[in-house]
Amino acid sequence: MSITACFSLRGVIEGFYGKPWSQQERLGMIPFLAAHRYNAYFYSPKDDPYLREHWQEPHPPTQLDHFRELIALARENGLMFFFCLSPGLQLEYGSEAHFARLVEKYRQLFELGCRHFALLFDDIPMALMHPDDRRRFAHLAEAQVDITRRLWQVLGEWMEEPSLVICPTQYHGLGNEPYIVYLGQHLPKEIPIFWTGRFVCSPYLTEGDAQFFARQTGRRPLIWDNYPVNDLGMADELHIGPLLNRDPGLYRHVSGFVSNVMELAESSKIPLITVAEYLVAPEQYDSEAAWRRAIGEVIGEEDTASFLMFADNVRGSFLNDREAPRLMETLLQFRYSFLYGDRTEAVRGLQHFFREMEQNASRLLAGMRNQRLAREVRRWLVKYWHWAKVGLSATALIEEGIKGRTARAAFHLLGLKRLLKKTERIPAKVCGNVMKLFVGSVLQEATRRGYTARKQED
Ligand code: LOG
Repeated sequence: MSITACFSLRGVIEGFYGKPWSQQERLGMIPFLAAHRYNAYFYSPKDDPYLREHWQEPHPPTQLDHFRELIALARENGLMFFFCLSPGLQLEYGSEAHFARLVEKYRQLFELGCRHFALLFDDIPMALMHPDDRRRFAHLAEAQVDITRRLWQVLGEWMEEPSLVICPTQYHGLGNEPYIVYLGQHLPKEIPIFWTGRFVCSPYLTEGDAQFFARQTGRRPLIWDNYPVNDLGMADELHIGPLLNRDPGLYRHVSGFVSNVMELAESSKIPLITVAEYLVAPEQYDSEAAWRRAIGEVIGEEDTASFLMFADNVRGSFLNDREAPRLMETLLQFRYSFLYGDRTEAVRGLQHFFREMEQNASRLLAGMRNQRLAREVRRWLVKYWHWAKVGLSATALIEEGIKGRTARAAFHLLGLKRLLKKTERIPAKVCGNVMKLFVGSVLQEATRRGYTARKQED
């Protein structure tokens, strides 16, 4: 018998900027989510033109067929399928014609069996943009409350228990900002309000902050967690590390928890498994153990050890400022032994480490059982391989240096500089700043010793 999950609404939102998931990916994702005890999926890719940019246009027939298939599959799997519209870019809140279009869009999905809806007002101006709206409403919050209440009423005519969620325009902060307080005071209490925490990407989500938000808005927030999403400025980060820094008792003060995912569907599964463990039993959540289980499940046993070794170098994100911890520890130990112990031994140890790293990168690049994942993470693996090469080159330089072979050291110095430039041109973020700092100090020392000036001798 399975325990009751602590968070009552446990969801995933396809809410990123970038290429939306394919139908195939969604069909695979729904049973995966159900197997991990999620109970909600929010359809909201920012770049589906029919949701946002051209929200007034009806969905094409093939897309409707896809929705029908997804809604049915979600139902079979015990998942609520939320259809989310983002009309805020051109919406005239007071226009009857716009309201009619909005209702029509939701009705299309209702006809296909959808029973859960969301109205998203994120990433639009805080000001009313249409002159008519400015005449009619005092501010944006009033206009949004008005249209949401009207939509709520329509949904109430279609369903006994309508289900509607709102994403406010100011969706992060403390909850005491005048805009959100107004929304909280004037929206029906049954309508949950999305909140991403203090920030768009919140390093922490605490019980205290959620309680404060609830007091200010008159309802418990519905968490929209911007992890593992890696869109826009985060696109070069691979967010496959475990969920961190969400209070174990958060579930007592929120109405649910929804994770925004990466465009990389297969890779998203790794952090999503850790999120699921947190949502079901947050007080027992062990991020490291959950992460290992997640990697084991998504990668397959034969590649797990290799992949873990690589994945340790892509842990850096707004959740985690401990980048590449194993590499960092190795370099700290190397420095210590080099300065206070046996230099030759120290260099040999480092060489061994980078050789292993290079072999590991080559092995993973040559093929993994999970081919979809291999394709998604390839550019990070390539960068990882390059950093291994840089590490080997820097080690060779140090070795020649301590042997006093300055011409050879100079040769390696040139090679290292070339390799470093090439590596840094690859935008994928791997090893955080750890390798860069290490190589920086090696280069500084080599320059100080004047290796560049004497490259012809030996
Ligand atoms: C968007 C979201 C995007 C995320 C991360 C919300 C409520 N909206 O700043 O679609 O994926 O940030 O870039 C957002 O978070 N706006």
